[in-house]
Amino acid sequence: MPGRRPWDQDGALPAARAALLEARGIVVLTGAGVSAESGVPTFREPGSGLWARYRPEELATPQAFARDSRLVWEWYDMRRQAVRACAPNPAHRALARLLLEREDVTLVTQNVDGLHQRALEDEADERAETNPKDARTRVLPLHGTLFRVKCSGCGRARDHAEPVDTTSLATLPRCSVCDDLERPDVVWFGEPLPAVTLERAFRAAGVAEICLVVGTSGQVHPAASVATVTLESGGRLIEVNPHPSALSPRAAWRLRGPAGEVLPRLIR
Ligand code: BJW
Ligand code: ZN
Repeated sequence: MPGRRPWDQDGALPAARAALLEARGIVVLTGAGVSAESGVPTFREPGSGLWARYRPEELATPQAFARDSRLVWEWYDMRRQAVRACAPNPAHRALARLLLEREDVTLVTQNVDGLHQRALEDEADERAETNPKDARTRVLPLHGTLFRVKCSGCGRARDHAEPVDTTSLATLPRCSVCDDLERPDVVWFGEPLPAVTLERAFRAAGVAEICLVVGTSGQVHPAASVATVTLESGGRLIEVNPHPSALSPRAAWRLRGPAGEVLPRLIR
C-alpha cells in the first residue's frame, strides 16, 4: 500500500494505534532497544569493547563483583560515561508525552540509563506542566540506576554520578560507614528486584488492556513477566522491535522498526 513505512508492510500500525487509543489502562515495558538510537549499546546484540568480550551474565552478577570488582566497575564507569553523552530520543519523548497525557499509563523499564526520566522532565518543562510529579511516579525502574551506588557490606545507598577511578582496587569507591566496597545500585542476576516497584509493575500489568513492549529481547525475568501478566489478565501485546524477541509469538501487533521512528507515529 502506498505511504506505508518499510517496517509496516503488513499494515499493523493503524490497528495498533486504534487499540492503544481505545485501551483502558496501558502498561509499557521497555528494554535497552529504546535507548539504542540515543547511542546506548544494547546487551545482547553485537557491540564493542567490554560488551563484545563479556556477556551480561558474566559481568552483571554479585559473583563477578566479588571475583573482579575492578573489571565490573570498569564496565559500569564506561557505561556511565556513554550515557552522560547521550540524550533522550524521539521514542523516550513520545512515551513521556503519553505519560503526561494519560493517567492510566504506567511505564516499566529495565533500563538503568535514566533517559525516560530525563525525557519526562524535558516534556514537562516544554509544556510548562505544573504537576509532572504524578507522571514521574508512574515510571518504574525495575533494575535500578547507573547513577547511585550501594555498599556491598552494609547496603547503604547514595547518589553517585562522578567518574570512578578504576585503575586498581584501592581507587574504587568505599562506604564511609563500614569501609566496604561500594557497587552500582543496579539489580544483578540472582538478586531480587525492588519489591514495591515490582509489585506496582505487576499490578499495573494486571489491569492494563494493552502492554506495549519496546526494545527488549524478553529473555530476562521477572521483567518479561510484566507482559505475560497482561496477557493472562485478558490484555493484548503490541511489540515495537526491529527483530523478533521471546515475546513476539504472543504479540497481537508486531511493528518491526526502530522505536524512535515507530513510537512517534504510534502515539499521536
Ligand atoms: C531495538 C532497537 C531499536 C535494538 N528500537 N528495539 C524465569 C525463567 C528463566 C530464568 C529466570 C526466571 N526468573 C528469574 C530467572 C533468572 C534470571 C533470568 O532472567 N535469567 C535469564 C537470562 C535466563 N533473573 C534474575 O536473576 C533476576 N532476579 C531474580 O529473578 O531474583 C529472584 C530472587 C528472589 C528472591 C531472592 C533472590 C533472588 C534479576 C535479573 C537482573 C538483570 N540485570 C541486568 C543488568 C542490570 C544492570 C545493568 O544494566 O547493568 O539487566 S542484565 C540485562 O538484561 C539488564 C537488562 O535490563 C536486561 C534485559 O535486557 P534487554 O533490555 O532486553 O536488552 P537486550 O540487549 O537483551 O535486547 C535489546 C532488544 O532491543 C533486542 O530485542 C533488539 O532487537 C532491540 N532493539 N535496536 C527498538 N532502535
Ligand atoms: Zn557500608
